[in-house]
Amino acid sequence: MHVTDRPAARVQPAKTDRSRYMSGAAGRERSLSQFIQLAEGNPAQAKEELLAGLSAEHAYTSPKYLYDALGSKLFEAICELPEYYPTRTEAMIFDRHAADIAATAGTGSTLIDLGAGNCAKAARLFPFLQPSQYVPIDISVEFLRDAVERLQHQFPQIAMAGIGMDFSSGLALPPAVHRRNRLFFYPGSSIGNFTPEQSLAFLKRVHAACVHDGRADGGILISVDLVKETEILDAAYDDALGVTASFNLNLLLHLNRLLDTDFDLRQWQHRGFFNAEQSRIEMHLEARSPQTVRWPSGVRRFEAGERIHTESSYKYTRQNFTTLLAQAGFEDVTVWTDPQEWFIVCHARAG
Ligand code: AVJ
Repeated sequence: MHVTDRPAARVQPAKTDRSRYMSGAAGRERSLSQFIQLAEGNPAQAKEELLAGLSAEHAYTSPKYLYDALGSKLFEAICELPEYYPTRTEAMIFDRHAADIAATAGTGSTLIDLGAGNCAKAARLFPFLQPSQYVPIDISVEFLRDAVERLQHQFPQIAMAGIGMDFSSGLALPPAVHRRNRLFFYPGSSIGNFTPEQSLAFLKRVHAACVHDGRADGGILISVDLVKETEILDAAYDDALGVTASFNLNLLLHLNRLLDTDFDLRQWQHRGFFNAEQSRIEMHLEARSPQTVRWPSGVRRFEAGERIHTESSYKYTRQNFTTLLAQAGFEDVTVWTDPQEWFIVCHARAG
């Protein structure tokens, strides 16, 4: 890649917290964390892409639009639901096997947290993984700031660099990220939002980002949700309380704000189900009645029962996911799972 292709980086010093200066330990406790925001995408272009998806014969939107401020809170609520097993199953695997995971992945790595958010999952592993540098990445550096500053004070021995970037399109990391012994952390079965083809391409980019001075070191620590009985999968994405339905419908509130569309939420209903042929959960919004949706530059007619595809969440078998890691160039795959084998956490070496 040409250096000039890289988005411009803006390096900012950590925000200072006045309360720390009043604690009597001024200076000594100054945060060492760095924050870097890489160029954000072009909002006009993003709107055009969204409108093109809404206007397509089979209307669709990217799942990233589910996560406005309210959507992010609704997702947190989903994680508390009895039907939504992935979050608590993964937490149980990390809890039970943290020492073994660290023995396999090694300590002292450059821990790169993809989609870090509140950094909580990685932070629970710090005492085991003991990274030399922690690099949380999220779409906006503002999502990271508070969590990173808190963590920096709890773990002053770990260098921290929060990065705002959209890593789904590329992994050109700024020079502040150490090259040695990178451990990419991609929990939550977030990779499920990519198609298997996109996942392979993404994992290849992660592998390439582990190469320096002509050789690969480090690896990846990644979780993925497994194929299981359809009833369990269906319930996890169409819960009795209707939180997932609200999460999905909230997309229309977000679109109304973003695009100035006039979606009437009462005319739409949530659909969430497992598509076994494609091995994926599909979420759709389905029109309850024939209707026209308008925005400043266009309209879209929806017949009753017509759908907008809002998310796919691919489910793997243990075998086909470890094969995918191998196809991407990773070696020595180690797998940890729960007693029911509903979910796996994998470590694989880059070289
Ligand atoms: C954040 C993509 C892992 O697919 O399980 C949860 C999102 N959507 N319920 C998932 C989600 C509906 C979640 N991921």
